[in-house]
Amino acid sequence: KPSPAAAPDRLPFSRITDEDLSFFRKILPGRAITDPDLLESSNVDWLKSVRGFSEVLLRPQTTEEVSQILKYCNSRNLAVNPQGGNTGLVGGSVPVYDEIILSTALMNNILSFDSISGILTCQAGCVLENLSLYLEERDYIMPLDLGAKGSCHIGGNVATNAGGLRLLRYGNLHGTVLGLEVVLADGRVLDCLATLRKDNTGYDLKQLFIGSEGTLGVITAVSILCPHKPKSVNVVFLGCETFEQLLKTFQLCRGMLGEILSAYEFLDSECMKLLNTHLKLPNPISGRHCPFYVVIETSGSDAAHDGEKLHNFLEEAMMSSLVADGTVATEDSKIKTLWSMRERVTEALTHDGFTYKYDISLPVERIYQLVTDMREHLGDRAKSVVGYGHVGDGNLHLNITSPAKDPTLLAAIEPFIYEWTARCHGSISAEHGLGLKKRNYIYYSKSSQAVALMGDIKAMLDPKGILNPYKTLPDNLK
Ligand code: FAD
Ligand code: S2G
Ligand code: ZN
Repeated sequence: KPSPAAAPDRLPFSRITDEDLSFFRKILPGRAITDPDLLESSNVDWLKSVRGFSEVLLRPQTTEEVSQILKYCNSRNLAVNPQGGNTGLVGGSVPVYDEIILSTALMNNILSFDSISGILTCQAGCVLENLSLYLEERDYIMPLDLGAKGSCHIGGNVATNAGGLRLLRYGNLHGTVLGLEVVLADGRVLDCLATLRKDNTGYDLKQLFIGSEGTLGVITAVSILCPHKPKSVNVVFLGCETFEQLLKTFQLCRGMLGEILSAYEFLDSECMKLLNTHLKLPNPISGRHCPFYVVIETSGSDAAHDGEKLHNFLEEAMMSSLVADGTVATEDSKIKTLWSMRERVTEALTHDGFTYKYDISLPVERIYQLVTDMREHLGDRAKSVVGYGHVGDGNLHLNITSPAKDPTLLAAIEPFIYEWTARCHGSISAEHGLGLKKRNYIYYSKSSQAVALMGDIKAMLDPKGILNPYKTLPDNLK
């Protein structure tokens, strides 16, 4: 099995020269940043767990500028780290050494929106929350939503094939993204920016770039199919005594709420403790301590119809004692409060110490077994072991905290967690990607034949390997 994700040796890329800097300053006047203070935040990831040493941050505004940058870097054998909102969690968004950071922050224009089809076309640097606000004014919503919406870019979402809180209802980006414009390593612009729902003319090339984490090309524009804004939204926060009851409640949900079910998320009591302690967020089910909590959202077009279905579901769930207690929200501010109990677990974890993060796909009935096995396996070596995530997607977020970075704890966690996942034929990275941290564990979820073919595709599209080196693919491929 592969070696741990240690920092690999620097590959023989060129180093930046003054000549390079004057080229960048010529094509990007005032937008080729070399001030170390300004570079700092772009060199460190959101978790403050990995740090690069880039000496230049480039902020193009157009596809043409991105093309000129890559053409030049490819000819000079200069490595490039594409960066969106820098909210990635696997060390993919910041350099390992002195790679040039190519930021999409200034590529934030909406190019078109068709209010009949709901198809939005925009530049890659649009912040997800800004797109949501733009669409909601026009009676539409984005098909994805995640806790990082205030900072992440749609280009980064596509590059990581981000899942999030709405995947259960609207599917993933491989289905909702209709077209991409991508600049390849040699500066060629691949225009696959279609706005058709159906187009079966040859290979669907855009799919290659969805989830490619900046290693195959720089996404410069996205066209995406957006759903109508639901007229009626309800959020329910329920407490369950056992995970079996939580799963049975999920089944009951699917049966009784059917097409209006838009999210089914969970967090365990350990998460609730972190929210109470670190963020002072009270348990919405006042005075009720439960081993598990569930956030259920319905999104429909008729409040009376939805309210009746929800009432019948809740009655059945309580009657069959699947659910210990709960609370319902129909108006915006309370809906936001209930959602923040799920969305802010990540933030609460950052206050609990050093966090080892695992984002695992498993058969849905197994997802909490991994948490209880891990707790037993670690004993008192860890400070907290928490489980939360997207039940409907079979996606567990298992996070382990300790007062400080602890190599013996890490050695107890890995490869235990990866072997456990592989035995269930799960994925060692459900939605966050592999980046730097997880790339050497790819073989726990992909055959060596598949990984070899990924290497061939990478070699074809980026022969010099300048795009996000040290990321996604394992180092023994190099
Ligand atoms: P960055 O972090 O800047 O980059 C991520 C990767 O994409 C890097 O490899 C980078 O090189 C590449 N990249 C960025 N932009 C481009 C581009 N234009 N072209 C090519 N490559 C590019 N993720 C989920 O899937 N689901 C969640 O529910 C979720 N919740 C989160 C909650 C919080 C609080 C935080 C901090 C993160 C969460 N994430 C989640 C992880 C992260 O937000 C996503 O991976 C997000 O899609 C990253 O977008 P970004 O713009 O920040 O990309
Ligand atoms: C979520 C966020 C990142 C993490 O909250 O759904 O994807 O693992 C996660 O805390
Ligand atoms: Zn998630």
